[in-house]
Amino acid sequence: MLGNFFKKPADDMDGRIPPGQTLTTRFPVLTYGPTQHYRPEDTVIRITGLAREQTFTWADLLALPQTTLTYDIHCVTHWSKLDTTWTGVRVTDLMEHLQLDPAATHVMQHSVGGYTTNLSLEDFTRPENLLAHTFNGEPLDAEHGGPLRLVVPHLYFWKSAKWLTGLEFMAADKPGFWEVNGYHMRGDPFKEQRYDDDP
Ligand SMILES: Nc1nc2c(c(=O)[nH]1)N[C@H]1C(S)=C(S)[C@@H](COP(=O)(O)O)O[C@H]1N2
Ligand SMILES: [Mo]
Repeated sequence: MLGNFFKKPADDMDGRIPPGQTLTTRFPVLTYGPTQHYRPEDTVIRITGLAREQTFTWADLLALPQTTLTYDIHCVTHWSKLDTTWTGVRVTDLMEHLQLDPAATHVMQHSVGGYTTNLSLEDFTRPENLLAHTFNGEPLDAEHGGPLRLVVPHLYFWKSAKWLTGLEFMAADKPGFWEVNGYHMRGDPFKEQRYDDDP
C-alpha cells in the first residue's frame, strides 16, 4: 500500500497528464459552428479596447520574429495530446508593438464567426503562448484554426481561439462564448477548472 504514495500512476507521464484526461495521438477537431475558410493574406488582427487601436496584417505578423515551440495540449472534453509543435509569433513579441492602457487587466480573443474567449493578462503574456500559423511544420489546417490561431497551452484548449481576428483589452474579466455557457473563467487543466463552480 505504502508504495502507492511514492509511485506515480503509470499513465500520468511524470505529471504531464492532468487529472481526468486521457491521451490521444489523433488531433480531434472541436468547433462550435462551421469551420472558417479564408486566405492567409486576408488575416487581420485588430487591437481594440484599452490599447492604441492597431491592425496587424499577415505581412506584419510574418515580419515579427517567428518562434517554434513544442508542448502538450489539453481539451476540456478529456483528451490530451503530447508534444505538439507550433510556429508563429510569440504573444510577448507582439506585445512589444502594442501600447496598452495601464488599466487593462484582461483580454478577449475574437474569432471570425464570433467565437470569443477571455484571459487575464498574466495568462495571455506567458512566453510559450503563440499566434500560430504552422503545426508540425505544415501550414495550420482550417479545421484547426488556420490561417492563424492563438495557442495558450497551460489552459484548457477552449482558451485558444481558432481563426483569430481580434484582441480586445479590458479593465475587468468578462466571460467569452463557453464561459457564458458555464465553463470556468480560467480553465487550468491541472486544477480541473472545467465548469464555473469548480474552484
Ligand atoms: N473560433 C473558435 N475557436 C475555438 C473553438 C471554436 O469553436 N471556435 N473551440 C475551442 C475548443 S473547445 C477547443 S478544444 C479547441 C480545439 O482546437 P482543435 O479543433 O484544433 O483541436 O479550439 C478552441 N478554439
Ligand atoms: Mo474544447
